[in-house]
Amino acid sequence: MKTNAVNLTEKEYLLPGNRTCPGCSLSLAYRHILKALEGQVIVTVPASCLTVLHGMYPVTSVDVPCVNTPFASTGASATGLVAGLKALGRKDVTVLAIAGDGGTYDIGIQALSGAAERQEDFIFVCYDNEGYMNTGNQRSGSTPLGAISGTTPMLGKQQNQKDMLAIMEAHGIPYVAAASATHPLDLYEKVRKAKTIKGTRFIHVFTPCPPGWRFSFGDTIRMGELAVQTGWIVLYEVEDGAFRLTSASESIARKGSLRPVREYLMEQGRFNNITEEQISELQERVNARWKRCLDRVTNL
Ligand SMILES: Cc1ncc(C[n+]2csc(CCOP(=O)(O)OP(=O)(O)O)c2C)c(N)n1
Ligand code: SF4
Repeated sequence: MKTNAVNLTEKEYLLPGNRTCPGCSLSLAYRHILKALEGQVIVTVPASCLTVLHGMYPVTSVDVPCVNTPFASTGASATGLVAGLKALGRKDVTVLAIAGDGGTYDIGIQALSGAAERQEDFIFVCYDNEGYMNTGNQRSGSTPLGAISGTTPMLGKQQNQKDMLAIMEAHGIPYVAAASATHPLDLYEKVRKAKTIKGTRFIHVFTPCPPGWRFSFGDTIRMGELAVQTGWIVLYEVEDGAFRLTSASESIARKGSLRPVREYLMEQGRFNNITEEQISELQERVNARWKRCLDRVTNL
């Protein structure tokens, strides 16, 4: 049965009131991820906006157990939790490792890659706000070409994003998915599916960030929708090698076409200094990825 607002898990595990910025899509994503796991979860999280969301002892905004792990160690920490649960004979609890793009693409990549290569049995979610946002928006391996950040303040970043989804798929893990906080039912379904699969499962969640990307707090959902409509991100899943487009990306492939990526870029102050050449380069990258997706899709 397709998930809709009525058949979502009712119980909330992200409690009202947390310390994220107004309009933060991470809250929205995390709310649906925890609902999908129905509380049967141990979370491990490195320093990030998510630790800010969790709160500082003795208060917290979440109703699930959580380990705060050193920045580089999320994959190793999850490995240890899985081993501990196995020793206790607990098959009912999912280990969820969840880190920002800095904690995944850059500093956390070796522990994650090692765990994936060993086929450790956990879900790793990378929520991607395309920068080290908690410490003031330094550029990461996921910050796009042309984007102004704390460490690329004038010209914007001069390199393209690392393709973390392709890197994780190359590990031969059983489930890789691309989701967006702004498409929560699609995200929810992907986490529900990941929960039923054994081995390392990787879910990338696009999380628009109003202060870091410089758009107004009320435009978060619109920014995620534009990202999908322009092909800046593609919603898909790869299960045992079979590639499926999902949600709005599937609809565009069936009966539509992508909008120009310029429409997405021009909505965000971080791209104020982007050049025409960079816009063309980004458009070409988007076109090439969309073609690769259409070439391998199995559900159209
Ligand atoms: C080893 C180490 N280096 C640096 C820091 C400082 N630090 C804390 S959070 C953070 C940014 C995390 O960025 P990301 O993983 O992208 O998550 P986000 O803040 O964007 O949610 C940094 C650099 C740290 N806690 N530990
Ligand atoms: S900086 Fe961005 S990701 Fe972090 S809490 Fe604020 S809106 Fe959310």
